[in-house]
Amino acid sequence: MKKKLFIAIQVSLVLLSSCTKSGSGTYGYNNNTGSNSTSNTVSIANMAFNPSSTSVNKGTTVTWTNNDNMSHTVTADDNSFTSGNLSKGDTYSHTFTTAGTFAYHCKIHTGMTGQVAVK
Ligand SMILES: [Cu+2]
Repeated sequence: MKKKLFIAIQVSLVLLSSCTKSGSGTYGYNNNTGSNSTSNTVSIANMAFNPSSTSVNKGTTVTWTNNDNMSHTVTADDNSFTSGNLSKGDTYSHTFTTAGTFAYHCKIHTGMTGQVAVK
C-alpha cells in the first residue's frame, strides 16, 4: 500500500517536470535587428525601417524596398537624398560615397527613422 502511493507520487513528479520543460525554449526571439547590421538592403514594413541601423563601407549602394501597404519615403535628415513617395513594391537606392552617419526618416510618418553608418 505504501509503495503504490510512493510510485504514484514519482509519476506525477515526472509529469510535472515534463510540463515545465515544454514551456522553455521560447526565449530566443530577438526583435532587435538594428544595431549590428551590415546589410545594404533595408525593408520598409509595419511603419518601420528594418534594419533601422546599418553599417556599410564607403561606396556601398543601399537599397530600400517598401513592403508596406502604404506609401513611405526615405529622406535624409539633412536632405542630402530623398526617395520621393514609394508605393508598395517600389525600391529606392542611394550610394554612400562619404564616411559618416546618415540619419533618415519618412517624410509622411516622421516617427519612422533609420540611419546608415558609412565607414
Ligand atoms: Cu512612412
